[in-house]
Amino acid sequence: MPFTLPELPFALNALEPHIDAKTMEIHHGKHHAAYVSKANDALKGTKLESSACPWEVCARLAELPEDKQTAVRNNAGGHANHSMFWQTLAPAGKGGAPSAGLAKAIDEAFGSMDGFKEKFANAGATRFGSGWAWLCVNSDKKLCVGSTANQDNPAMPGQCSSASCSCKGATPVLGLDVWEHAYYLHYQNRRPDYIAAFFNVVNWAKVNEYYDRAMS
Ligand code: MN3
Repeated sequence: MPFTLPELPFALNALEPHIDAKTMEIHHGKHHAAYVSKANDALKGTKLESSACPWEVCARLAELPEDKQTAVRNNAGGHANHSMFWQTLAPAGKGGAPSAGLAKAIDEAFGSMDGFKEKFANAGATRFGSGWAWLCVNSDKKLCVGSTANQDNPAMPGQCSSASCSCKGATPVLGLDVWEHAYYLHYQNRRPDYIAAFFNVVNWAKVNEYYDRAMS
């Protein structure tokens, strides 16, 4: 079995009051765990069954038998996205700040940090149904914001739906889960409030790492 459920890098209640412990318990222990086991089931017997990297599996979906592709896309996608998501969260006040390089790139792409937050929040709020909002480094090594449906991610070629630039082949450096399972217990229908609260628990130290890797 290629994939295992990673441990959370913080306690279940560490993100309160912005993300509550019960949501974290179910989100990680039930939803993410289900993506892992279903991805393992779907990959069984395929050429990618020994790949330990869900991002690689997502990028190579087309190499799988057609009848496996949807299940792998949804579940390896879910595993990739959630594994990254947990890493980019930290208790309020503990996540540091964007590096000088990332801060400069944010200013260049969005005018300011507030401009970035507004665009990212809008991408998450306007994603109809379930999906993710993303901050990515595109193929021109510029930052872009977009969103994807379901458990798709920008590493699946052409899946980032940024209106203002092409995120095709983009590398995500920050993602936000806007599925109802990510917020409904605490925020009910108030997705924009959840998105606003998310900015309090971003682990910028980790986003800086992802940004540096994407730029290198
Ligand atoms: Mn989720």
